[in-house]
Amino acid sequence: MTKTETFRKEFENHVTEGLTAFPKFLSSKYIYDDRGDKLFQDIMALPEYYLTNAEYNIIKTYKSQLKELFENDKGFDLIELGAGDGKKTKILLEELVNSNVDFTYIPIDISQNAIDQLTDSLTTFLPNLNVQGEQGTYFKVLEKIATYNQRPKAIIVLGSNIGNLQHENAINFLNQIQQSMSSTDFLFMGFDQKKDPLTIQNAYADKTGVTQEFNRNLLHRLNKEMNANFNVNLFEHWEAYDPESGTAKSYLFATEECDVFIEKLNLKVHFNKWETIHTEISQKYDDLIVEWLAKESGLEIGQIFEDQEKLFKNYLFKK
Ligand code: AVJ
Repeated sequence: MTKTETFRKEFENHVTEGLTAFPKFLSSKYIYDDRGDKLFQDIMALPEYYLTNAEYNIIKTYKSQLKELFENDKGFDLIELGAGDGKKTKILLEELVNSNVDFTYIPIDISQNAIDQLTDSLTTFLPNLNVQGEQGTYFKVLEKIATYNQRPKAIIVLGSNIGNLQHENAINFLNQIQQSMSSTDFLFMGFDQKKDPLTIQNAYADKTGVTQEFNRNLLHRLNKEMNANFNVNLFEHWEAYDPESGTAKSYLFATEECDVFIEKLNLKVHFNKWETIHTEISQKYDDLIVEWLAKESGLEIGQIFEDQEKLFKNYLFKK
């Protein structure tokens, strides 16, 4: 089976499982086709979505300290998991290139399109940068990283992407990264922090409805790719942040009773009025939780970086 066929099969099995379950669910990882990528770019530009600016602020403030940490006589590989558009990474890359640090930037993303666009824009922005993009899923990519043993590496994961994983899966993910690291390697990762619950609630329920469109993109994809007949407008976005667990949960709920047929899966799905599909979690953290995640996955926290408004933190881990 080709990569695309494997992905397709997984996606189809997931939809069958999620829409026949009670309560219904679909995974946020399937939001990201080209349209989903664009909608996420729009989210990052929302005034309510403080995460991007906060992490940008951290990288800007600490770029020269990070350069000194990562710089190495043998040179190093800067490996970014889930690179996206690289807006924040560019600040660090610029600092490294301008200081003539010997390194290769290896952005990794599931979307080949994202890799190509990022590589193009970097070639213009920093002609002296060594870029070697790789397309792939986290799992495959981590296997591959384990074979990059020639040079020390700094692995970076920005945007609090880990927040889409429940703790058990986050530990699994961190543990896989840990296993691909040697004792001189670094992991630099963003974790959105617990804060005023209303700030978090608003970040995931913007007034202009961009997040609603982003969430609904799951249904658009089922219509487009599996010949489903969702009336997408009957489904509205709901966000619930629980300040006790630190989990923000996204849902779509049906505003009318309706039946949907997904031709590709030969599957009929019934929705009662107000019935939900749980689509995403965005976990929020504090130092205690991150210390626990680190310990469970064989990592140690070396340093903690925080933005001026105290909204977000990046942790530097060592093995
Ligand atoms: C890309 C997973 C970091 O959870 O904050 C933004 C995705 N979902 N608004 C997040 C998202 C709704 C985002 N991450």
